[in-house]
Amino acid sequence: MTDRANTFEIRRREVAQRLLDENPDALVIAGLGATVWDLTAAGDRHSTFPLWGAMGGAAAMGLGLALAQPEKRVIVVTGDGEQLMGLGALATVAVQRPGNLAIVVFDNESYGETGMQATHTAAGVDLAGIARAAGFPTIVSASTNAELDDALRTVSSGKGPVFAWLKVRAEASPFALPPKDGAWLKDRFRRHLLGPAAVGE
Ligand SMILES: Cc1ncc(C[n+]2csc(CCOP(=O)(O)OP(=O)(O)O)c2C)c(N)n1
Ligand SMILES: [Mg+2]
Repeated sequence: MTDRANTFEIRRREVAQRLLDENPDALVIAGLGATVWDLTAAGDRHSTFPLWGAMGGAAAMGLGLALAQPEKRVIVVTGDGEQLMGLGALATVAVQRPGNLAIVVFDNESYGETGMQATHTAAGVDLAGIARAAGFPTIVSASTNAELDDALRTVSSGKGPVFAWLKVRAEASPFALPPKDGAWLKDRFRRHLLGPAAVGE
């Protein structure tokens, strides 16, 4: 972790809470580790699918869901490390251009979950620039609370695909773990979305 990331104003738990409160009908994919705990602390909803440990897969999973459910807003909430591992997916998202997808990166410039090692964003890698170069039509960044309202409004209703790059304070928050069984979580999500027949009930 860098000293500066310690001082970022935006608090990730508050953003997670706002994302769920302001988008009650959205389908949410939570990236691995801390973003999963953030969204669980904000309310373990059946419409959230937490990835737990599948690093690099969050944007791609959000893309598939957004294409399959074009009437729903799909919001991916993930970390900088997770997104850095899945950069190729940003190009595919931009090419597929799902209007209902928003990707929100909580960038604490660290691999928080594994001990706060600095990621490449600490060295200046510009995730919004990468999204822009890939062809995302809508990109927002926030590093202060004053910039957050606009960014979150765009996540909720901006023309997708939206890429939102939020610099969040590098801090450890109390654990809030969702259920651990991946197959059970998958069925819970499918039941919520498609009804009991989708899971053989
Ligand atoms: C393929 C793979 N490599 C490594 C890990 C271990 N791992 C779990 S969380 C994490 C750090 C994630 O960092 P980031 O996405 O920035 O989330 P943060 O905890 O900082 O919010 C790592 C490396 C993993 N789950 N999968
Ligand atoms: Mg991180």
